[in-house]
Amino acid sequence: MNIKKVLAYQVLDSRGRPTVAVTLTLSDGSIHTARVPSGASTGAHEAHELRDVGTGRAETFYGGKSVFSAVANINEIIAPKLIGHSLNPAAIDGILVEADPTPGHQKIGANATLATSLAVAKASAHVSGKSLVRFYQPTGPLLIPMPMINILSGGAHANRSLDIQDVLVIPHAAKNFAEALSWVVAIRERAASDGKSHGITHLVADEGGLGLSFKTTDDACEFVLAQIELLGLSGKVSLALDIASTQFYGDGKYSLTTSGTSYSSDQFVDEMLNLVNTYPISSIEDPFAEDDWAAWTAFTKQAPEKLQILGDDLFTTNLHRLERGIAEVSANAILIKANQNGLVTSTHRVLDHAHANNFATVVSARSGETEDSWLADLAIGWRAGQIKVGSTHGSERTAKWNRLLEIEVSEETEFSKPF
Ligand code: 2PG
Ligand code: MG
Repeated sequence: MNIKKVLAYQVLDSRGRPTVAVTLTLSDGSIHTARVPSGASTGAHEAHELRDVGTGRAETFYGGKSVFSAVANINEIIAPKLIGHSLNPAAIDGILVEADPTPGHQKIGANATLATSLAVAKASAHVSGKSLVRFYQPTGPLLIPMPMINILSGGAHANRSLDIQDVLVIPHAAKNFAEALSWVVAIRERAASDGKSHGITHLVADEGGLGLSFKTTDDACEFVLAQIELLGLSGKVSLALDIASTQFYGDGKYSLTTSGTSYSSDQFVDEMLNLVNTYPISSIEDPFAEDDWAAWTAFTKQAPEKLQILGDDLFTTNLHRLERGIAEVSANAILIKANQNGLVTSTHRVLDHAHANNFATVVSARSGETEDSWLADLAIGWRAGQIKVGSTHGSERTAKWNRLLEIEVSEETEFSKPF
């Protein structure tokens, strides 16, 4: 089976911003579409997301955020190389690298390469007569990932109503994914109404989380823990934090605006240790800035053994940065985001390398998402063990949760228990 047609075009993501879609038509007439997500708290070392600002192609009403250059790169540069080619994801990702060998796909754009790469993965699953999840794991029980789900949002996702980006929950004692999700929906509902009765006005943030204002991270943790306790779920649901600290790091200082405090790197290591030793926190993401490697190592040495120390902006789904993190014992887990990397096969390679070195993996959505649900198939098919999609609100989020629910009832599965 060959590729007959490659068509790229601009669509919208969940923030109403343009993103890239690709539709492949195969020689059997079947059609396969993929759309790429986009981040807000992006790491400096992520693959390059090509937007039109400064390219002469910018669409006025999208304020430079249009992606016509990335779309044109697919239709004019990539498509002619793929038409007539057989479906082989590794070979086609190789063609994409040849077309733009710059690190991070600077020329063509990682949004262009990823959209194409994902459409090829979906089409390849079709050619092999399988779902995307079974394309990656053809036989045996599937591993449904443990979710970490956003309750409170701050940082770049919620107008900085809280300095840190997310307070999430991990329903670690749930018997299956369906039960896990029901617990989190209840926590979120309680948090929304409790916030109201305390006169705290909230906005719904980019990932559907509650943008409640709290002066300190401690206050935010205590608020969510109170909801967990009132539902009788203490000890069954733990916290996860995405500190996203690169966002408030500068000139060697971590500066928190809501409490008006500023910390040196060493002081912030102590501050983060204090936090994880005070509350039932199972996972902490980006406690330190993306290039503050020494702080990461110092923290990992002193942190509780069971704590998951998760690198997002630190690793940016990049093999070389992961290798450095393994060598320097900077963390013990990596967030996996396909659009930080730019290709499906090399994203998969980063995940496998993490597993081979006893790092946990959390496959993650972005704050700007689409209705596509491929993320759920990749998380299960690659046996990631954990997934992060944002909150339980918004169809771009529920598309992934609902796909996990579908797979849980229709396949032989086991529920991952990383905590
Ligand atoms: C993160 C993600 C998702 P963004 O920081 O982990 O929550 O945010 O997509 O904005 O980088
Ligand atoms: Mg993050």
